[in-house]
Amino acid sequence: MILIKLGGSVITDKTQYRTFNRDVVSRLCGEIRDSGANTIVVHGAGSFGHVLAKEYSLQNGFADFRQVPAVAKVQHDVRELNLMVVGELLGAGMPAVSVPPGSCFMMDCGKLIMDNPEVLLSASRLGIMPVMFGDVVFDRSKGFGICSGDQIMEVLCDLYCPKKAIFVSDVDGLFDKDPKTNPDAGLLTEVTSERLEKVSGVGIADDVTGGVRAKMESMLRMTTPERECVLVNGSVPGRLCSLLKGEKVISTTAKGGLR
Ligand code: IP8
Repeated sequence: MILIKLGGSVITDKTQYRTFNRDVVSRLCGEIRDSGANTIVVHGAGSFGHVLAKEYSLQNGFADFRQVPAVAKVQHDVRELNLMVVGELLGAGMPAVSVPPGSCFMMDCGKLIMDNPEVLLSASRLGIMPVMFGDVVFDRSKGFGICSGDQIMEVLCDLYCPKKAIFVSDVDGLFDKDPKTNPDAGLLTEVTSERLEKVSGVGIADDVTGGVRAKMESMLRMTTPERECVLVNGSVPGRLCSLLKGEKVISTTAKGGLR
């Protein structure tokens, strides 16, 4: 089985509140189907989650009651996004169901805790794809917290032991410098903990869940001697499909665990 996270940067326009990239998602769902791979899809929140979460500092947990309507609104918005993603998977012929993270998880001090794996396992045993997403989840110590799609990927790696985990983004992979400001930046085809330490320009957090460095660290944590984690550009047609078929594509592969 292969675990795929469709990042918020590909499935939404992150600069425009609540803007769904339907054409891209529809194409990516077609690529997943055409690859013939056994997959489970998780997705990020993009502009359906990060805009309000940032405005109301939801990532730090409960601070005052002015945040409460924003908690409810973000939960509402990311569910709408999730139903659109599930709709595209169904349209591509894959039986997919929406599973809000709060139905299986709690948080404690920002750490995701698997409360009830039965929902997920019951769906996947029947060949139904449970589709989870970045969301606001209740936290035992902080009231609530942001549960990112990357955290969900880590928990699902423990539950399903996939042979590969793929992160679909809108960039070709990790660069040795920030490619937006350095035209000579080079793509790293492989990343280890040691290599990540030396990379500059990846510490910029453009959203409430930490940006590229947090993503790479999360990817490294998911690797095992048997499992690679790959960051691939989903904006380029065909790349995800080729990767799922085991072909070599432009991407960054995380290896060797996080030290
Ligand atoms: O887009 C964040 O999930 P991500 C979830 O996977 C919210 O980082 C609600 C901002």
